[in-house]
Amino acid sequence: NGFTVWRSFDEPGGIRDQLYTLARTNHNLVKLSVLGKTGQGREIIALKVTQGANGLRDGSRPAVLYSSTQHAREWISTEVNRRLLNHVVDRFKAGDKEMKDLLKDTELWFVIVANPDGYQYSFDVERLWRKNLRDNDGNGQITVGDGVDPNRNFDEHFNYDNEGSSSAFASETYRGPSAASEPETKAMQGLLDRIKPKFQSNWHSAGEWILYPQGWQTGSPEADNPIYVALAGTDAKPAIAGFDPGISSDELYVTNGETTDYADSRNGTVAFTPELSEGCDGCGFVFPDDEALVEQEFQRTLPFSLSLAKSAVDPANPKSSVG
Ligand code: 0X9
Ligand code: ZN
Repeated sequence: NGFTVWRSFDEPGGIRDQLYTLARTNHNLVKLSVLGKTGQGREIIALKVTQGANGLRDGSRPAVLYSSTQHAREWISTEVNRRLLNHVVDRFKAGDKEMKDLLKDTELWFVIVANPDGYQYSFDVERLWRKNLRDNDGNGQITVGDGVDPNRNFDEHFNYDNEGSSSAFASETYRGPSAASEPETKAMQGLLDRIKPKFQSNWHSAGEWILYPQGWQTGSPEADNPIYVALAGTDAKPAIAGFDPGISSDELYVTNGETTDYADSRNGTVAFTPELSEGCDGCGFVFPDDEALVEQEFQRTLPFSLSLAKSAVDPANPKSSVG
């Protein structure tokens, strides 16, 4: 496809193929489920990684969900999460003791491309596409005014106070006609409700934050939840080097209908939105196609990612990666 690092969803050897191959070649460690289909018929795929994956009921062990690519153009989120998945599987297969113990007691879930239509469109048509591909005006083609923001469509304070999302089709934060109207939202909500993860990391970009609920309300009660602070760290000692941890509505801006608000409020999931780096000054959503930079971004998130996995069996006593 002309890129060193980036792979689309549909292309041969692309993300969809990779997920199927990983599940097929790691039977009973990696189980693939199709959570739903998008407007254009693409599969929304989740992988469960745990010892004996195929024989066990989903959610029978404490679960952690790593999700990415709700926003089509945030390719670094896809890649960091994909590398985390491969890291976990490779270390297990290499006989790493810590990983074997972890995957005996814990289920690690991965939704690498939460918005596959939008992601594919960002390769094929418009690099800076953000939303899904709902045909808002129903004219049979995708144009600039189409798409719903998947991170404004969740059934939690949906459209609250008309602040933090938009009713306008063309807005980048168009919330959709109703809560969970979108197949991408139904898929993610369904998974969250089914496995009730102890933790979620919903990777986005770009801006070097570790955000947490509530997004709809500034100064929200979660400020005092010591588990969030223990795992995200503080400005002086963040869990991801160079990132600012904090409540999403204070740190960045107010949203409603957001994924992590849903996860936290519905199921008590301790749910983070890490906003990954731009990769260079002014790169914005276009992280450089540079293997070394991408690997560096992955490596610096790894201790935080693993701290969530290690904390799942006893969330009240989080195994922080921060000293
Ligand atoms: O707006 C979003 O959905 C996220 N930022 S992005 O640039 N990746 O689109 C941030 C959501 C975090 N929540 C709040 N800021 N309330
Ligand atoms: Zn985003």
